Amino acid sequence: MAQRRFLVTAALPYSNGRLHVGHIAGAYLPADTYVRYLRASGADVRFICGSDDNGVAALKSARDQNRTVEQLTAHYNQSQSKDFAALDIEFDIFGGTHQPDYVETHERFAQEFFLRVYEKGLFTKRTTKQLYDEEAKQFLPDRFVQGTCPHCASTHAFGDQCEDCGQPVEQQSLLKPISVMTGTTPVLRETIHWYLRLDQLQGRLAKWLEQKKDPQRCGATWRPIVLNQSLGRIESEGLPERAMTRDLTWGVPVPLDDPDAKGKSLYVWFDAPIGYVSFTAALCERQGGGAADYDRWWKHPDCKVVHFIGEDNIVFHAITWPAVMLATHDSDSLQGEAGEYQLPHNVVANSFLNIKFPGKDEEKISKSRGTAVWIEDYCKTFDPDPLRYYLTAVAPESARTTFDIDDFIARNNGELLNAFGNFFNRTLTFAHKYFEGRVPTTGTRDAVDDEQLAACRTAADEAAAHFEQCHFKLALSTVMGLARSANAYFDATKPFRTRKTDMNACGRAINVCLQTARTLTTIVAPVLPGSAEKCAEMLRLDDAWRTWSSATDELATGHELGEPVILIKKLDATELFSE
Ligand code: B3M
Ligand code: ZN
Repeated sequence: MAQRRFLVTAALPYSNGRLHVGHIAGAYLPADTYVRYLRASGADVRFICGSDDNGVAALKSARDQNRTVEQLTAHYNQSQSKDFAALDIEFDIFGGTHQPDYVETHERFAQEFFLRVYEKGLFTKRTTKQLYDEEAKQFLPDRFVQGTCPHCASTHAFGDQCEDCGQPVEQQSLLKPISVMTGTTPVLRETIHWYLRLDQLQGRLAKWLEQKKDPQRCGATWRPIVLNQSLGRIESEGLPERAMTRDLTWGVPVPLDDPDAKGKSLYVWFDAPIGYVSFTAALCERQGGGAADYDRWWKHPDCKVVHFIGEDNIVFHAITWPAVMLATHDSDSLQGEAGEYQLPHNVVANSFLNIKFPGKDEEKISKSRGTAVWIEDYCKTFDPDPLRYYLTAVAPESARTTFDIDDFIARNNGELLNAFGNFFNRTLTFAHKYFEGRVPTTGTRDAVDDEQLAACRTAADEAAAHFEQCHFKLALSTVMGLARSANAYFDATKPFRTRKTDMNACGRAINVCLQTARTLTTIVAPVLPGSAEKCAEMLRLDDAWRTWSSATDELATGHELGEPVILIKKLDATELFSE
């Protein structure tokens, strides 16, 4: 069978701030877990990310912090890249849409996309009215204007979206608009922009999304929230044209030979997803394939593109971005013919994470209110795996969930340490103490032994099926189920007793425990890669343990084991989260 190929992306974080646990739970950890699983299953994968440097978000923060936007985005690009590495989130490339090493390639791709859509006649040039700050002498795109939400009356609404209800907002509909630049009330002025004809594309988009309702037909399990916010929206409201240019000089210049395009940039949500493509090209170049090799990943129907994102990015990944790709096609194939950009195989979105500090009420994560756990702070004290474990166990896969500090500590010390860490520890310690650090002989296995080994095979198969469908919570609970059954087996076969009465029975039990530990090592690795490495060392496995198909290979009798080490440490909340 031909090797499966996947291009996996994680949302490009805005390079205007640090990362917190909500970001990690939303897109990056599930994407990394998926990539690790896919690689173990034998697939050829490229994992792409980088910072989203353009647009108003970075400009606004740079202004607030008295830095140039170049300094600001370079700073956060690096700090985010460090945070990811500290959590064992390993991209093949972490670019940046305006970072010196990437900006040239990125602009070229973004401009090519724009021109292609332009030539296809899918932009309308329009004169509109936009809010203008007379004091700052500039238009106020997107987040440069704040006001009261026309949907929910919150005062945390901006010219693109409301922070509280999450609904998109047209800036003219904001109540009591205020310029973020000067605090003055803006006025309406005429300007010219290029609008993407989503109305022309919505028929094909709807047909494409319709297929995604049926996993049999499209080969992927799309989450209901993604379909609701994309197909549901097209069906209920239809798609209005959307401006893809802005009155800004920070960003990708509009590549038109038209005096009206002067001083304008592409809308950040037009160029950001193209970052996935331009970083892939940069990676191909780095790996010696040449930039043109990127079409092997983007324009071949046998490569599956999977986007991991947070809930607030759904519209842009399941409507706008596919629409832009469709707009570049010559064929009317829904997915794209060979040689055309392939629409995503899946768009995997998570909801948000709330936070609960000890003794306080659950609340939303907020940078301004300081209610967040920053990755930088977490990593100063703790290993990545306890966080990876917890964020997978409580992943907001279908609804908002909570990072509860007490629960985090309790689950680490209870579930992870008790079920998983202790099982390895007691098994390895026993083998060293009574079997000279080697795998004991099995003799003839009993029904309980066979059952335990069957449980290993079932767990490996079930976890694989869950990972395939991006059901990470279920995958982890399958793995933990095997760890718990292993402890139950240890308790039931009582090797600590049989070692005095029946050394054969004792060896048989420890053998089966070691085989179970062998399976656990492989199947826990996508979620807990650091711990899996330690397990592999303790069991002295050769590199084959990294492949999923090896998960139930048996360790030979007499195989020499490594020394037991502490897998999971007991944690204390006061080390980090006391205020
Ligand atoms: N930077 C939004 C965000 O971080 C945006 C994602 C871009 S993905 C192409 O939520
Ligand atoms: Zn609102």
